[in-house]
Amino acid sequence: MSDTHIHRTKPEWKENALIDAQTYEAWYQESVENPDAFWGQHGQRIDWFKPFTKVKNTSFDGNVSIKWFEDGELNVSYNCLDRHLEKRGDQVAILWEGDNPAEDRKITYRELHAEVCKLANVLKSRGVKKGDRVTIYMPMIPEAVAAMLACTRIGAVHSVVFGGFSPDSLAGRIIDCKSDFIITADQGLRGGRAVPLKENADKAIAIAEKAGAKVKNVLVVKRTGGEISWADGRDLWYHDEMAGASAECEPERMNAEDPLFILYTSGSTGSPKGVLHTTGGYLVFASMTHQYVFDYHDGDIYWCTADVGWVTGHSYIVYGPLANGATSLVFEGVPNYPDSSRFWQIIDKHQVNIFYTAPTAIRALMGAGDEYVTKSSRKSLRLLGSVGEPINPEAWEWYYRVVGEERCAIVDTWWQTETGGILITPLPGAIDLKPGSATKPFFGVKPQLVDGEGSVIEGAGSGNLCIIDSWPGQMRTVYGDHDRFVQTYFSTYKGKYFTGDGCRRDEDGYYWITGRVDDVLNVSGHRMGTAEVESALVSHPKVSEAAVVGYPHDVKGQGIYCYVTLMAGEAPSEELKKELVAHVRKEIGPIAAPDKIQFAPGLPKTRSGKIMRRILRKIAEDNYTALGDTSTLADPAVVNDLVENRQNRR
Ligand code: 6R9
Repeated sequence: MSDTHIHRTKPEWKENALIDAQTYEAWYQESVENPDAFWGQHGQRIDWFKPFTKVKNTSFDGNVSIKWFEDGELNVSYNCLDRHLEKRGDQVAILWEGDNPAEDRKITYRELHAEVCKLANVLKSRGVKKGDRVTIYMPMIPEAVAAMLACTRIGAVHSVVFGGFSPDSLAGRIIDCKSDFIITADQGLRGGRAVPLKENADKAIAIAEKAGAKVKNVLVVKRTGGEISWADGRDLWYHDEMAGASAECEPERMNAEDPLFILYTSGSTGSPKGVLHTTGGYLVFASMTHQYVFDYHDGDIYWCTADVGWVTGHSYIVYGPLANGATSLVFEGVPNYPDSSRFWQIIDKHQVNIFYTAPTAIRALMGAGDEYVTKSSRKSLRLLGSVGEPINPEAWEWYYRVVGEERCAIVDTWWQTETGGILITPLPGAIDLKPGSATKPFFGVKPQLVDGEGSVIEGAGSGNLCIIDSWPGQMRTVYGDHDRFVQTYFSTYKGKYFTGDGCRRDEDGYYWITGRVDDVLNVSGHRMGTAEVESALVSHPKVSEAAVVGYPHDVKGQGIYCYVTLMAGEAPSEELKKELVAHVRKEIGPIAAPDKIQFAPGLPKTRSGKIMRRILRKIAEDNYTALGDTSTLADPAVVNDLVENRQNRR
């Protein structure tokens, strides 16, 4: 990249910054050369009931074992609440903005502490114990944050399931982690429309119980007052249970390596994996990255637009900010309701200083027109962030110029559900920016690029992105399936964590993430396995076979392109396409709705029967002049048919 693409660190960004360029270099060197000393020191940023004496005990070889601060004891809710009470009990912890612009709430640290203690007592009184799994299926309301923290208070392990997932997806997650307690709401509210959460939960429980699961209780927050059905004895109203609960609850002493939460995420094969994070290392890493990446200063108003159903919501709405005593804005709604100025209106209304969102939202709002932005002030903004997928330079420049008025640095933060926190990112006072690059590794992170054969690429070049040593926020295992953990992440390149992403490193040592190199799609920043969409499609009685690939999409980043072979005797039709789209929405959820469906009498396969996705991707991308070698196909003629009937309008 030439210098013209560099945005040099502005003097204003350096002035008050927590980390300058020299500090970044010095700390980074120490963090990778002497991780025990470095993390031993930074591990002190949180409060320990029993201090750790060991820091790092990790191995990426053989059976893979990752332990940080292993003899320390702590409690996450204590760190996010109790320890702030003396100094900032009356400071707002959760600044809630409703879907309806007329609704908002301010919850102080003292109030949140009381709510969490009461809810923890409710859970205990209903038999939830340390180590039990609690499923949280909630809208973006303060009670969702309270539910997460209440679990951590008593040592229960939460599994938050995004409210946009279908009953089937929810059921799969309840079954996998054997969760018998669910916290939900009657309905959610998004863009003026009700989301039937309780109804979905009822359906999910019926599916799970057919498979042998048993759900003891469903705790229901009344959000809209909409009509719902009720199972006496099983279902409990949140407000009823809370009314009699005590606001005092001793935080459970947890070992640093006790499980904190499970979060399901898509991979290239099989059903979503339960990513397991543990207590001590995760909290150190989430809070430290939150402070330094967002250059967070006491008193800043901080807003991350993610949903708590994703890892970004866990680390950068809840745990990182609250561990740091921040004011964290929680938004119930969507960027374009009531209109496309909503984000900027909220920024002005609450005087937001730090704003963290996703490229898909930036591109959608860019498409809506500058007037929506420029009619707001945004003078409070100091820093902008991006996460979820590669940000194209055009969107980056628009975000920088129009939203931030060239006053705000942009931190393009690369990380994953598995990494627990941000791994590659600029630090705003220390690292010059290049639009489209996540720039440099965070402290303690050792990236490496390797080629298909596993040879290490030195200096400038492209390859598959691995991380060669552990950091405290790393996932510890796949819940209930450690072999799958080792297989998925440490077997492609022995002794290295393989991220699944492709990446380029330029002459300045900057990292440019190019996207997934496996069969994982990234649709509007949501991760989805092509295998999951395929299995949803083939579960339809008229479908015999399906192959799913991604293709470039202006707003979503990637769209979902499905090749579908019908059962003998079934006729292709526009009606059937609609039926299949509806079927996938029902099976997985609206985020997985196919963008394009092409009926294919045959799929390109090797003689051994393997579907050649490379060819399907090229056709979906409209790039059929570059199909490459098709001579190894069992039946090369199917390719001609696919090209002729390419589905390009819907
Ligand atoms: C935090 C989160 C992880 C995948 C990851 C990569 C993509 C995330 C990115 C990015 C380029 C960034 N990704 N941030 N790609 N630049 N700044 O999104 O977690 O849902 O697990 O997705 O998202 O492909 O592998 P998750």
